[in-house]
Amino acid sequence: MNQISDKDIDQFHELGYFVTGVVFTDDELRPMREEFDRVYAEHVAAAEARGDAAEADRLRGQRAYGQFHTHSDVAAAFARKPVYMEACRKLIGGDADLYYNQAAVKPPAGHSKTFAWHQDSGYQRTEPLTYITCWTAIGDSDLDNGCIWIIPGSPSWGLLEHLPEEETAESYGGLTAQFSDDSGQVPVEMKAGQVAIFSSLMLHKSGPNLSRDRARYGYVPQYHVPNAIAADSGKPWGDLVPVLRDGNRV
Ligand SMILES: O=C(O)CCC(=O)C(=O)O
Repeated sequence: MNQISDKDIDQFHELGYFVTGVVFTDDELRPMREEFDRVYAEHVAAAEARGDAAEADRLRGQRAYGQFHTHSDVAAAFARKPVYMEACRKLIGGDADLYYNQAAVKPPAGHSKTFAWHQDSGYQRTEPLTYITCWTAIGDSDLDNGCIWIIPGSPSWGLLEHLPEEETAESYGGLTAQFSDDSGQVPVEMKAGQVAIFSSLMLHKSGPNLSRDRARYGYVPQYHVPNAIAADSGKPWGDLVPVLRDGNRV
């Protein structure tokens, strides 16, 4: 059953993104939330067991766990869900690899920060350049708990310069895209089970989690052509996990 329409694909080519309807049931989402909680709790507990209270506190507000398929078999299976495979077939082709995947949680209660404007391609230039990001709301994601924001159409601006910024009390450190006009920005509020699918050239950021007790759970798998390489080193780059060959899930 198709979960992505021709209209969605047209919008992707015009504006660089589309948002699906609710494509996951709560029975599919709950095990992912439990995995997020487990991985976060295990890392915090390990730091506490080492007597490192400062690190335990930092880990409570950890922005993300990357290569999440290596932390969780549930996530490894989730990254092959039909909506992602359909997106790969329609936007990449019959052969695709999982390029990177993260559990991106914004914990509530004082641990949350903003994440600055960037393009995913700004973190590592690859060849070929563009790939797709599937930002998935594992729970409701809204203005109150730190949803992502995008600038529709910004992929047509090409790859922008990115400069490093230090982490502060309000903002996670990282690479920040250098541009001046963010007047076209829109929040992407999603119900649990929706997916925002966008180009790796899409300018996006996320706000702070202002809620008292609602963690923001995002699962962010990205897909690329097989054997993508880092443009600077020429070496294979990313998770390099085959998920689709000849149009079939592997
Ligand atoms: O989930 C977020 O808050 C932003 C994550 C993001 O944009 C990224 O990791 O590229």
